[in-house]
Amino acid sequence: MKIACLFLAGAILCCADGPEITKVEPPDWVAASQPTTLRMLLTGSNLAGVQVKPCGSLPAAANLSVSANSSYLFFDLTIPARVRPGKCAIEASSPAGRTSAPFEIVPPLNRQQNFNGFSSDDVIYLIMPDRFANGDPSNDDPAVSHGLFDRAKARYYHGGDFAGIEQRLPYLKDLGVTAIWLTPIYDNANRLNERERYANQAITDYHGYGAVDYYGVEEHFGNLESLRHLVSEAHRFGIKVIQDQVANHTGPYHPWLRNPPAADWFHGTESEHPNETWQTWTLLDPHASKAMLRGTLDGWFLNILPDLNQDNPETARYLIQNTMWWIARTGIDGIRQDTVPYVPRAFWRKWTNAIHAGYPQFRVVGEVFDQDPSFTSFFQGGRKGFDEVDTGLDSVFDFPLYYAIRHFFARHGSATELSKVAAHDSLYPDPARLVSFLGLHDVSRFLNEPGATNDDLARAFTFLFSVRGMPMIYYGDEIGMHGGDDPDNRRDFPGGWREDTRNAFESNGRTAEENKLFDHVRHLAAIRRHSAPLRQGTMIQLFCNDHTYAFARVLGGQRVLAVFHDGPDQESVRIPVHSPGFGDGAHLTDALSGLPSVDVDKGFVEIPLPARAAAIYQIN
Ligand SMILES: [Ca+2]
Ligand SMILES: [Ca+2]
Ligand SMILES: [Ca+2]
Repeated sequence: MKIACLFLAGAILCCADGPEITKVEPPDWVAASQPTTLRMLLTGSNLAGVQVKPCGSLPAAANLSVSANSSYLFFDLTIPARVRPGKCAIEASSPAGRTSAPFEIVPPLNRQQNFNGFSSDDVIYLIMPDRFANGDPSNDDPAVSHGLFDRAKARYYHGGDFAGIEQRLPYLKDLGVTAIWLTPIYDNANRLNERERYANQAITDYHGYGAVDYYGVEEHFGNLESLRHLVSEAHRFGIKVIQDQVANHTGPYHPWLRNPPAADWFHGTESEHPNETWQTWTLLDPHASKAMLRGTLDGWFLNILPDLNQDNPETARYLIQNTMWWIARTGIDGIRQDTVPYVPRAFWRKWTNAIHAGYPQFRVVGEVFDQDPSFTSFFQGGRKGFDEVDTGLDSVFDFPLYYAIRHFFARHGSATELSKVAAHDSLYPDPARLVSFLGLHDVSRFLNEPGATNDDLARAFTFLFSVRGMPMIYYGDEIGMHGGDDPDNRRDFPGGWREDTRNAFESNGRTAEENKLFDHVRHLAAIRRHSAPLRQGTMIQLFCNDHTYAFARVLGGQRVLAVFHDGPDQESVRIPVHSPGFGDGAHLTDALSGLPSVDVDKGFVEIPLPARAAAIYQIN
């Protein structure tokens, strides 16, 4: 409008003071059967004193609130029930001028095909979009963010994208995957990140955890339309989609850092803020003072990631509305929420209440990166904590079990660690909803544990697919990819790029060792798919010593026996199987065909376990 104003009036007075709008958040909203009141945020300049006229027939704007420097304007916009989809404009006017910005009411997505959550019936697969498959070389080095692409550099963009994931849906389906978790796809900085360094070099935000626009899609991966297309294609393959969201902090280059929508939008400013203290135990300490908690709740990660203030109602509302927008606009089925402990629990309650009210089947898993189940369990919803807050989080990742899996299967430590973790399930409102895993993008790969072999990894997978919870595979672990600490654990999947010398997405591009592991994981997924007890059954611990561990999964009249042995020698083990209901004379066969069949005799099975063995016994 500034330019038009210039032509019409030619007066500096007019143009310097007229309102400008550079951003509308949310940029659109879905039509719904219920009226919805949005809290709109306009970004621009000279917004003080403006009148806002929403689109066409929409009701008048209410509760206007402008930031001290006139560059942000909040207002309520009510979308009536069953409003007709279409484009329109939001007009802002003041005596100094007027301007407008586009807004749109869009049609809703189909409820049956979308928003379906995830459960222990699913097999989750974690993908870093930049590192999985490059389906569209035209977005490898976009003009807007030129120079961040270099496959030779571990912390630069490598070219993976939504189109690549979409092309590999048949591979995932064949493996037995039913849900994919994508690391964040928010728009990240279009420039080198000079505030973090690796090997003394500036790096990029290829990982997605540095949002600069909560309503934007990273251009290296695609755009909103290609994301929507990926979700819809995944659903066609019977694969759900879990989005990674980050409500604790923005990236170091978010424009809010230098110009926040409110003075207390963040906990402090770029030059004056608390550094993260990592004293997470204080969060479940009834004796901790508020001042002591603040270092953990308000601190800036790495001293550079701007920590959002969810106690500001405008900030909280912005974040919740943003989550609802992503769900409604893309059709995703679940959310993985980053760094859950570092945000006030009362915010999670509001956030999960909004999600579950709008989408009852939708599921959320929170990252609570801690070895102690008394800490991780504190954040799963379903009951109030000592602070009277029920977070409402459906699930948390089972980091305690991850550590025990590595301890036993990779480092050949004691099996009692596995049994102890399962024993602490009494702390969780619902242990069946834990997401279990043996690796992910923040820890070194299983095979990088000293001495760990492909056979060790195979046994760990057998455990993962038979234990309670929701199994998750980190991309590439199914073919035994190697990689040390971040970023080495995020290598490109071989064959995801046209120029790759081999294609491990196809069996003839995999080595014999890789095929053996891949076939094993695919077999496990099939066994689990056809076994209700493995997916949903009660877990009954039966036997444990340093070398050997056995448990049953029981559902209705069906039962399965899982046995793990890590001794270097053959050992015959007598396992009591009466309590899970294996009757005398029952003939048990290993679904993996590795161990001999056994019969139940006087309430026991005696299994001659070879060195380093795993079995899933079913009644035959
Ligand atoms: Ca690409
Ligand atoms: Ca970007
Ligand atoms: Ca925080």
